[in-house]
Amino acid sequence: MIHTTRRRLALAFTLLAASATGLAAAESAKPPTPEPVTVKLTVSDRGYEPKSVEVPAGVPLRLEITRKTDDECVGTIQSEALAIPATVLSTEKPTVIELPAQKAGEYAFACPMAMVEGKLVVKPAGS
Ligand SMILES: [Cu+2]
Repeated sequence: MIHTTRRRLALAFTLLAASATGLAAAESAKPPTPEPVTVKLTVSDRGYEPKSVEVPAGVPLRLEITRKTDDECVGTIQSEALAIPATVLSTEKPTVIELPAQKAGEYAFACPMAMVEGKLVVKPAGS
C-alpha cells in the first residue's frame, strides 16, 4: 500500500517537473524585449534641442531631458499624445522618462503653456 502511494507521488513529481520544463521552454521562445532607445533632449528658454527627434517604432523609449532653465513652466514637460503627465524636470541631473513602444506617427510634447514645443517622429520599423 505504502509502496503504491510512493509511486504515485513520484509520478506526480515527474509530471510537475515536466510541465515546469515546458514552461521554461515557452518562456525562452518568446522574442526578447527590445532594448529601449535613448533620446537625449535639452530644454532651455530657447526651447527643446533638438526640436524634433526621429525614433524607431515598436521599441521602448527612454527620454533623458536636461533642463537648462530656471523657468518653472519651461522646466516642466507634458504630452497628451505620449501620456506624459506634467513632469517637473530636475535642474541637477537629466530627468529620465520611460515610454512604452510607440506606433509610427508624430507625438508632440511641450511645457504646460506650450511656450516651448518639440516632437518625437516615430518611424515604422525598417524605414
Ligand atoms: Cu511654458
